[in-house]
Amino acid sequence: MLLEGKKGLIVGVANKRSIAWGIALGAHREGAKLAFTYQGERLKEPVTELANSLGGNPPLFDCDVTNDPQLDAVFQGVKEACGGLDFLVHAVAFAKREELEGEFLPTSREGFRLALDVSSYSLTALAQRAAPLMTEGGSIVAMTYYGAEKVIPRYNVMGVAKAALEASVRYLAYDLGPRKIRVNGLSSGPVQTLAARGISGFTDMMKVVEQKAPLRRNVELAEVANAAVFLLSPFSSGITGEVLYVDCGYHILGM
Ligand code: 0WE
Repeated sequence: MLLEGKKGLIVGVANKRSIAWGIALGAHREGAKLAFTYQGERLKEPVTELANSLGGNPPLFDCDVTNDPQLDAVFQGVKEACGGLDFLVHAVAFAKREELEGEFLPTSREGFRLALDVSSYSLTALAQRAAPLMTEGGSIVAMTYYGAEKVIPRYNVMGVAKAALEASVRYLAYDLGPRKIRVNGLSSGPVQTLAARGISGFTDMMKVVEQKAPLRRNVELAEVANAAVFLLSPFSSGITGEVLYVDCGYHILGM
């Protein structure tokens, strides 16, 4: 029971395949009490159903991460429902589909702005509001990807957004360290999620990982979840500002 008595907010559940949902299951198994956000009315019912399957009717909040007044309401709600907060999981990203096809060069100003607002700035917006609730210290984990660091064809503006996210992890870790709040990135190998479904060539990418990664396979959602639980738990008490790779070793390769 790595997270016994801990309270956490999970941002980014869309369905049962979501990385956020995998992490929620891991955290629940380890004894955490969870609250969830969902993005808009369309996702209210599916996320409510998943959350309720954990028992104890977890608190749920409508949350578009680009909407500051709504973010204020989410954390007001978390404060009222849970008292404080021990951890936060950020598993949110969006770029326009056309920006994830072809080249990076034609990226539009609006596409760039949108991708970085939803996928990068949102971590800071959430951390600003979560930190005052983390009175006993805390742990923040943000999902990231290797395309932040090296060119992955077609990841394009999302790579730039994840680079900004990873830098944000370091600056937030520096600012929040004195309050005993840790901030880390978790860089997962490709996982078949709803987000991944919409990406052309995704299945071929998974085949490449299978052939080349040291472990000769793709990562499983449960493995990502277990690493997230570690980063959320006191077992990682000396780790902050770090990006932990859970990618079957793929990122160590030069060729
Ligand atoms: O971060 C991601 C993908 C996030 C994502 C997915 C979509 C699909 C549907 C962001 N925005 C959208 N917008 C949509 O309209 N990953 C790490 C998965 C991913 O996406 C890729 C990848 C990998 C890996 C896109 C191109 C190349 C590789």
